[in-house]
Amino acid sequence: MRTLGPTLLTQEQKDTYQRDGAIVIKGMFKDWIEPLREGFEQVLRAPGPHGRENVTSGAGGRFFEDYCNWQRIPEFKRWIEQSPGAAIAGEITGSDYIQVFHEHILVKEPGTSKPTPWHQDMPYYCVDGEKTASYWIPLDPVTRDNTLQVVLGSHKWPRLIRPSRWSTNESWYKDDSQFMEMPCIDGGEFDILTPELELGDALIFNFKTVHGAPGNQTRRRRRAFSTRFMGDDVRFAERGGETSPPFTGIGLQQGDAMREDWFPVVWRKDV
Ligand SMILES: O=C(O)CCC(=O)C(=O)O
Repeated sequence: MRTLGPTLLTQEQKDTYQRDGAIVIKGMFKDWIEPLREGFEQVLRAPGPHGRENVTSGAGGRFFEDYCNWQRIPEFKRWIEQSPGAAIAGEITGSDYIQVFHEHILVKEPGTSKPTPWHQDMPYYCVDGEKTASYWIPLDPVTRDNTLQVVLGSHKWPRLIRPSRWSTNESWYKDDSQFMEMPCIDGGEFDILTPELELGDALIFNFKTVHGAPGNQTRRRRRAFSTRFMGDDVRFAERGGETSPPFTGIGLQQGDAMREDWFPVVWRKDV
């Protein structure tokens, strides 16, 4: 576990994250690209039980994702435990400690028309809280044509957005009454960040920040590695159905702290 040495971020970066629910960090993770690519290919060769294709047959391209493999992929485990990622998550969320929730890989092969629909991650998750940080680290350079986009300030919207299945657009849960519908994001009303990212850059966003991405009509693959970190106010949330990831058998009740044997503390603030 890493503790925080000298601060890694400026006050302005921390304030931006609190205000916008997202921030780009440039060049911090260059040395991690090759190991993460190696880990990524290991998952593609041998996906886990959650591996999922999001392009229906005949639609062209491939949009594959998988998650919760970090315990079996040494490169992912090393990134989570030894990179500055968790410390930065601690700093920008203002948390005393950080637990790892899970990691996630996503690949859009060239010629994939399927966009990633606008969504928040939180309503799919079995947690609630304000101090959250998801990394999106491209393992291929991305342009404005195939990058992840975020709606700035959407982490402060009053209710969570109704989650749905990306392949069919059906509702994720049977009972949707606690959620609100996604407003029309592309109508020009919202402030959208569309970052061009080089290798070593990361987009970090709150679990409640609305985000989405176009397909990948470039000639290059678009691989992205993500890690979801939880701060000290994050608690278990019962959503009334199987969440994503499911974490079957977690054995927690509404409001419980997240168990450290499943979600280890990977960073603590120096006292
Ligand atoms: O890479 C993508 O297209 C989507 C990523 C995403 O939704 C996420 O990391 O939460």
